[in-house]
Amino acid sequence: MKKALVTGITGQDGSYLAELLLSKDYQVHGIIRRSASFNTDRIEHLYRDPHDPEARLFLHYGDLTDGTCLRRLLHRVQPDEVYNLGAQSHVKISFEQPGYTADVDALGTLRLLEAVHDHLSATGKPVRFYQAGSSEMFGASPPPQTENTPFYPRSPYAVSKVAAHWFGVNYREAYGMFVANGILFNHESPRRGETFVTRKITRAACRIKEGLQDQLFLGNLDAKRDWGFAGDYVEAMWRLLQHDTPDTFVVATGEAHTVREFVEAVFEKLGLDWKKSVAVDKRYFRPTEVDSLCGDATKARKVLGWKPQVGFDALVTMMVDHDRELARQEKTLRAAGHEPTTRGSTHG
Ligand code: NAP
Ligand code: G4F
Repeated sequence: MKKALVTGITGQDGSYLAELLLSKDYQVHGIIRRSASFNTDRIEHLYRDPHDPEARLFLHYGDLTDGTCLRRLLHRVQPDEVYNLGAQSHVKISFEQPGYTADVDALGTLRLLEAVHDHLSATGKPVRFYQAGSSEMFGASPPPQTENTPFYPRSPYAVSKVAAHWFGVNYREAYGMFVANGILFNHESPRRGETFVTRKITRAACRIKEGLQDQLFLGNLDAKRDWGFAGDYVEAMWRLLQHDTPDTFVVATGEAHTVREFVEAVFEKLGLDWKKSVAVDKRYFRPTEVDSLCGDATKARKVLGWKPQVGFDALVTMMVDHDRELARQEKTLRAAGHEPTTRGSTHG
């Protein structure tokens, strides 16, 4: 049985990746942060009591800012594969917390690579490492972006991801480590964090439809993104680590839409006129924006045989259906006199 160690398992991608690996009979070890409130909602359905002989998902407390615990966990778990998905992943928030973002996203990656390198030297046991790179690294470089497009990062998040990317490449070249670098374009799902633009839109539109909210405030509607489905993208991560040699791959759909087009598609699906409910609020603008991302994933298609299964319309439908159901449940609870907390739609 193969063993995988996953940072960021409580996030959107971590939860889909854990599902995929469990379906492939891996033993999965996830690193979770201690939090005053529960942060394991996305993986609750996968979790079993560790005393259960059938349990194959194990959770360990840890943090990318704590190199000692990363070393200890590598030693304890002895993984075959490490997926480094943990990150402060919100671009706008990285302007407010640049130091923390760099510590987790850039130095955290370095700490984990160092721990894997030492583990390799001590045990001789090969470990394959996946680094979660981002299309944000291309930033101001115009589309279509490929593996050969120069990086031009436009936020502390993107600069940190560029550093993490090059740490990975350097450990591959310097020590012969198996470090595979994914450069993934935006990918979404019903499990997407509520302050990323797609989920912010689908949640708000569904709440407007159910009469729970009147308005939605957004930032730059002209930005273009290449949006895919997170479930398809974790399959690509896994394929990167099954390939014979460690390499860098762009993972994208090759189709881009503006934020305005995403809004239009969502409101149209709900039979609503978006212009009556959506207003622009400059607080959601970024000091430096990434205007246009559209990836060319020809290499992943040819070498890994990967291609996305879920297109733009199907993604919008999936997210709207999910959030409509949540809004209906909220309405029912409110009608029965309960006051459910509605989380954070005004942030991010
Ligand atoms: P996400 O939903 O924001 O999840 C981030 C995960 O990282 C969470 O599990 C979070 O834990 C964890 N984390 C945050 N700070 C940490 C720390 N100091 N130590 C350890 N773990 C920490 O992000 P995602 O969308 O799943 O993305 C996964 C990875 O891919 C990230 O590295 C992201 O930057 C990158 N990426 C994402 C996309 C995309 O479109 N989704 C595209 C390209 C690259 P908590 O649950 O406790 O907060
Ligand atoms: O949904 P977003 O916050 O995603 P962004 O900045 O593209 O970053 C995401 O994708 C990256 C891959 O390219 C990941 F690396 C990163 O971790 C994250 O998952 O914003 C998308 C676009 C931006 O241009 C933003 O300015 O939507 C625009 N936008 C307009 N109004 C808004 C809003 N974004 C947010 N979050 N909130 C708004 O109200």
